[in-house]
Amino acid sequence: MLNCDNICANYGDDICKACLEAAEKEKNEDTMKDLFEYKGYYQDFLDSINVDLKNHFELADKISLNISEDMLVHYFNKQAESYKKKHYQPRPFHPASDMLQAVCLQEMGYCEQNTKERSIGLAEIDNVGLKRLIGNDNFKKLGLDPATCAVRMLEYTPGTGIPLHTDSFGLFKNKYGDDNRLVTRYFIAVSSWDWGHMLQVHDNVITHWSVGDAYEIPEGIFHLSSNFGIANKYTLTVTGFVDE
Ligand SMILES: O=C(O)CCC(=O)C(=O)O
Repeated sequence: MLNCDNICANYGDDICKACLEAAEKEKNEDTMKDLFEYKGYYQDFLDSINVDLKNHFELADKISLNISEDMLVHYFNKQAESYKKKHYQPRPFHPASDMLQAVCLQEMGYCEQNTKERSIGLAEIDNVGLKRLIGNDNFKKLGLDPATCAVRMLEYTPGTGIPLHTDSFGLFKNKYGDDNRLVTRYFIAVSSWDWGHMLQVHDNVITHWSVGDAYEIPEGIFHLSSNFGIANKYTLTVTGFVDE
């Protein structure tokens, strides 16, 4: 910037104007730089929806299901009809708030390599196959009706995971109806817990699970899940209407 004290004092108003313009230009350049370097976009989003991650969220009691790791992992690897391979990214069919979360996460460095996931269950034949392997008794324990549940099985390989997010259950609601019924999701451990496997539901960090342990992730609750260990992590997610 031109130095006002030295120049304007000697040369009057014209120089002052040039000086002000130079200062304004410098400010705009700083603002542009800040926009690209600012790291608080996700926190601003949380503030805008009044979510305080420092508050305590009381997790519902764990439900223990009786499932077979071997049968489910065998089905996943050998018998599944179709896999979906995806990673965490903004998608045009997601509600605006999900898009914003995903954009903020991308900006922080989450990308295809560290969020890639392989899953089954979107194809009806695999949804039915997974429900058969889970069995009606386990659905009863969860308080969910298998006829109106969406089941997916997920594989996270070492070095991958799904960052802090909420789910809007769009695919589920498209299929089973979007009325006033409360929708919820369970995370069910399929593979035994291993180093680096972690689920966090708001401020509850969950590790050391046993096969069949089910944790509820209610709609709108922020959560994440990661595998920074050395063995694949397999889980089921079961989404359904509460009290059906
Ligand atoms: O199963 C997992 O590890 C993650 C599940 C999850 O984050 C979700 O279903 O939204």
